[in-house]
Amino acid sequence: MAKKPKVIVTRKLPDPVETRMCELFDVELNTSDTPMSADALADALARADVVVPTVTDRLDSRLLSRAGPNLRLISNFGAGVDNIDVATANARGITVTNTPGVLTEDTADMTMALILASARRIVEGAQVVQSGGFAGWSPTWMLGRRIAGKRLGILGMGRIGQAVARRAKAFGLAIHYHNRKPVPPRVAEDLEATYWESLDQMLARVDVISVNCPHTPATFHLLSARRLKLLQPHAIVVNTARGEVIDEAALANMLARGELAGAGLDVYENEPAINPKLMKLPNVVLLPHMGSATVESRMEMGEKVIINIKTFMDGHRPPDRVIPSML
Ligand code: 8YV
Repeated sequence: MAKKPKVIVTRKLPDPVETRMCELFDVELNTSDTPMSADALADALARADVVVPTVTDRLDSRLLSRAGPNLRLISNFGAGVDNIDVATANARGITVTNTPGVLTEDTADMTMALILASARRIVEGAQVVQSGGFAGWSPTWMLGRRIAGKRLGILGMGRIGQAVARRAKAFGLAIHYHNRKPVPPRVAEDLEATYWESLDQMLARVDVISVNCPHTPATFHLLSARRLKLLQPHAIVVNTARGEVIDEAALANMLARGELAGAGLDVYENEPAINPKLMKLPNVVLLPHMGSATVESRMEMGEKVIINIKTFMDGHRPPDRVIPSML
């Protein structure tokens, strides 16, 4: 029997995923789930045939320069690959794969949850009740804003953006989107979606903006201080993609000054750090990067990681190879 490939997994994965990996590969697990230091990561890159990182591991060009001769595959547990310098990896002959598709619906659900939570003050209301402050109903208390009939702007109309659009349409929101290119006519028709080539023009017209694009050099601070100012003061900003797409400090300042109505954020520019200004505001809902945090998503992400490793090691093209030109 051929020697099993050495696979180093950087974080604790669901038990069935780890068990199957142990059956197939020569695996080093991280049972304590402590995030690896840069040195520990470099050591993993130096010793492994395959490394399985997550969003919390930064594999930049400096770290990749310490990769050993055996490292041939980085099989990311996650769809976003902004934690990995894919071009440098490829230049060193290392293939990179990710786990797209299996977390689409759960992330879209979380986006809708944040839209509703922000517009309808759900977290604020729950906190009042849980702190014993509910003194009875009042006609003018805890008023939020209706979402039906409003305009939703989706920034990034890939799998997740379209899944958000399907949900939002059912809630009565009109779908507007900005993307590098328009979606196919059939998709646009089904969603009754309006394409804006100009992000600036779209921002000025929407009531809710949802970030659903990946973080790449081209999308870093796409919602810059200048662009955030184009939003109407009653607008809500929702982000379940990557914090780096929004200038977080500018967003926090505008929310604090009442220049925007609210925000629902699942991701942050310098995770796990969060701009302290944001944490003090009543008009924001802050979640700890849990868009894909369902048992089902995490199991299917693990299954994809295994299939990518197995296919690659069997000499075939892995199904989820990341090509830098796709980013
Ligand atoms: C994952 C995510 O939990 O897949 C992604 O891109 O942002 C998250 O849903 C995380 O990346 C796991 O590495």
